[in-house]
Amino acid sequence: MRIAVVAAFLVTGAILPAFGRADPPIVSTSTIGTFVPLGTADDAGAVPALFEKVIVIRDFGSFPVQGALVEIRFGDCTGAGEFRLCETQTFPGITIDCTQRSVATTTDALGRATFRIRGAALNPGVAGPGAPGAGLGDGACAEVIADGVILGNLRVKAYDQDGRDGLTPVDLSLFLGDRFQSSCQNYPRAACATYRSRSDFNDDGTINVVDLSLFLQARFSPLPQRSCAGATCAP
Ligand SMILES: [Ca+2]
Ligand SMILES: [Ca+2]
Repeated sequence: MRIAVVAAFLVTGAILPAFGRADPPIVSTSTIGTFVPLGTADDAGAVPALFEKVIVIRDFGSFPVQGALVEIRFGDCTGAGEFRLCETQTFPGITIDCTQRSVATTTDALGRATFRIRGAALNPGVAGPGAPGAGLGDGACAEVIADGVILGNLRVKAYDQDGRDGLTPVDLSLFLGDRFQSSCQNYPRAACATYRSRSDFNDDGTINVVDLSLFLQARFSPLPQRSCAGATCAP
């Protein structure tokens, strides 16, 4: 009888909380950063480390939360904005829900959720003198949620600027449009109405040679770098 009770106790998980995480994610102790890049992959589906985004989830006591489900929701980025997610994500451990336009993974023992997300911008190109092609500007459109707790928002970057043919001189040309047609080449984002966050790859508020260097690193990551292997999620 005693054995049966103990077995039932174990099966129902009644004593499991003693061994698992107990506290929910906390905004003030977790680290989400300010931006998330969308990247490309090689023919084998490997997504370069340059496109990695790590979010660290901690509890009230600043202890890492293991096994938390961390989602990045791109709803406004794709609905009202210029970004697109690939329907097929190839980085290990991440899942995609095109209905929610969200990508998710679970945290490791150190509370880290590691993403390398495949996607693109649809940069329409230079619309006219002095203004880069339309886009979200400075909007932090992506929302980070861990175990149902909203942790904050991120700006989105995209190296594949036209969503096709991988990374090519066309993408470089579109990036340069954002770089040189913007009126804030050397000023922080707040001073510039034509700032396009998609091309500010290090999110320092200025689109300059540092971002160009990052683009070239991506461009010449193990070749060739491909766009989505299949369709994109509907905006
Ligand atoms: Ca492209
Ligand atoms: Ca920058």
